[in-house]
Amino acid sequence: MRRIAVLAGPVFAAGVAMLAATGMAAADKLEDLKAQGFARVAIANEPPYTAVAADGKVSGAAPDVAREVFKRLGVPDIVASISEYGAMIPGIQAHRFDAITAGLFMKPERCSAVAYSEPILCDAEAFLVKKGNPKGFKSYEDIAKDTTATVGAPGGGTEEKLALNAGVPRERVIVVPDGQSGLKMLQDGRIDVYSLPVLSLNDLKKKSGDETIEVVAPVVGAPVYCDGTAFNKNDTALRDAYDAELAKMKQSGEFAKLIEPYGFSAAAAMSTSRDKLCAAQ
Ligand code: 6CS
Repeated sequence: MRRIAVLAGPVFAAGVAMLAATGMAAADKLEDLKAQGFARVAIANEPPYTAVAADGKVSGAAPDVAREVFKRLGVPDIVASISEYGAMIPGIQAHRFDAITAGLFMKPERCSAVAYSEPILCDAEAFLVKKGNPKGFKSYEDIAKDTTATVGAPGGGTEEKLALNAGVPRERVIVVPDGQSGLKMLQDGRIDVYSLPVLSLNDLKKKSGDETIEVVAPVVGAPVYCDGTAFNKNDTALRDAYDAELAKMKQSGEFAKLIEPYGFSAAAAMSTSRDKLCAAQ
């Protein structure tokens, strides 16, 4: 009986009020965004996932999908901020963004930190190396075994984690802020490999026009990942509304029309699910 008395006391009432407030705030998040007139999204500027043109125009498969879904939800536009991958989740948790639309791959540790939509962009991992792949790198383990080899990867990104987990010592995993920096570091011989998803490196190599480098893909032993749009953990009502519109676009073929010109496969995203991708391996 005593336990019930404690539960019914002022502490319990405050807890209920807080939960209600959180719940109500989350449910009103979509209304807030409609009133705001835009959703603040985090991107990385890594084509074809995300791109910012010289005039500031934001494109890329992830923002294009988000812009269309938000429009259908009554939020007219998106406003993007460029962020390092490793800063995106802390940013959404601190409410600096309303959504992450950057190709942030779903992995169990991320799934516990944010509320992901259903899958959107899927891709394998790749290496950018000197022409002929002189050190014969096919996996992150190969890089680990070569005691002088260095690999560049985004800070807080999947490729950094894969290299470290494969046994590449911290001092040989070089944090690279963006694609152009990674390309230059490889060309100058400051890193032996630059690792990003396949479509990102194909885009970078093609635009570089440099025939002294090549893409090795897929990285042996690395999974195919898929991203989703990521929301604050408390914004599940917004995430669910987003998923409902995304599902309609997948069914109508509009989803494929948006992402396939960028090289992504709609079938790949539709063949899996958030539950599968977030399940601990
Ligand atoms: O989700 C990630 O961590 C990775 N996603 C992309 C699209 N590029 C690199 C990054 O490490």
